[in-house]
Amino acid sequence: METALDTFEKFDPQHLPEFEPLAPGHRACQGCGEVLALRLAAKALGREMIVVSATGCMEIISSAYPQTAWRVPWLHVAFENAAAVASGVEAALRIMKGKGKITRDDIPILAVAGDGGTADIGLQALSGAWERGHNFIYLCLDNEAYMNTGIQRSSLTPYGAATTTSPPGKLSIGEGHFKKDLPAIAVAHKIPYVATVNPAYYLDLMNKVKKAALIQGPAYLHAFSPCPTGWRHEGRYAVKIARLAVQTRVFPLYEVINGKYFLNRKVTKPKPVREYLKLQRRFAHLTEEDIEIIQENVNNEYDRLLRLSEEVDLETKLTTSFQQYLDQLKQQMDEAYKKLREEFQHT
Ligand SMILES: Cc1ncc(C[n+]2csc(CCOP(=O)(O)OP(=O)(O)O)c2C)c(N)n1
Ligand code: SF4
Repeated sequence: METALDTFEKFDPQHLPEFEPLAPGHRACQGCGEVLALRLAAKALGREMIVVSATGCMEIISSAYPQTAWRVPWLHVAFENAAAVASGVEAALRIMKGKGKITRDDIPILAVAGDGGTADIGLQALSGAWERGHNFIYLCLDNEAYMNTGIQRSSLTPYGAATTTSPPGKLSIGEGHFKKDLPAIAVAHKIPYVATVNPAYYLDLMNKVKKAALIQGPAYLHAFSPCPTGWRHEGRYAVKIARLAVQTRVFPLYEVINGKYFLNRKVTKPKPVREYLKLQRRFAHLTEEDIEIIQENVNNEYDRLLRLSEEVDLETKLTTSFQQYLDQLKQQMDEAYKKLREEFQHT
């Protein structure tokens, strides 16, 4: 059966949409990678959409009453319930369509929250929405801490990072846990679309948002979001750091479509993780041994992803070669039949 993804048309980089649902003039810090990811995601969806935004940096910087940077319908919701409210919006649109009050059923709903709002306090609402199968896009803007309330650690803060609640010292390396694997938690809910995105790879990001809008059912996008304020790096390095995260394999770009993993960018010659860490003062206290531990974890996680996506490659290869075999067989049979018919006509 043909799905929306079979006829998917990528954005043409020469003709990107001009409309900016998130207008310039918001109050994000200089060089904020989070607002860049959000702006690109919104641009991919266009004028006709509804945004549901949990408390967090992106709400604070875009909606200081009586002003707003949003040019589309936008709801501010509590820290914990972006997914619950987006579920309600989706159900309301469905019912209005059923009653004939609206005709369209393709209005995208974009729920947005930070890593704190997603991985910690909003996780139950999100899990419920995924279980019920609501048709909306959830975008986690992962700046790896609770930034707008003062850089407290979250369950997505990386191992070794200094935050105000994970300060390094004689007895502490800083954050002592590795990041919770939220895309894997999304995949475990068996939702149709999960992907990682990064504002340094803007076309990949916009195309994944476009795909997420086409797919019926829940879609989860996990956005790498550099934060100069919390990561203690110069604003001008946000995109460089975002790119380094992919080049060092710290943040691989992949999609999981109906449970199948596709590694979008295979990094065959990775740069050492040290290069990514050294531009950020939140990692300045780490020793060579600490960096080695992080490097080892990055290697293991990447190998795991590679294995998962290679299973898909192998399956594709097998089905492709089987298909080729069937095609050849059909061609041989057609030829034999043609020959038989010709011989029969001559007798
Ligand atoms: C139930 C509840 N607890 C705490 C807060 C205070 N609070 C508001 S935003 C926030 C942190 C948001 O962090 P995150 O979701 O990671 O977004 P960021 O600001 O980093 O983009 C906190 C703790 C709140 N609003 N509601
Ligand atoms: S604190 Fe970080 S995420 Fe928040 S607006 Fe500033 S740079 Fe962006």
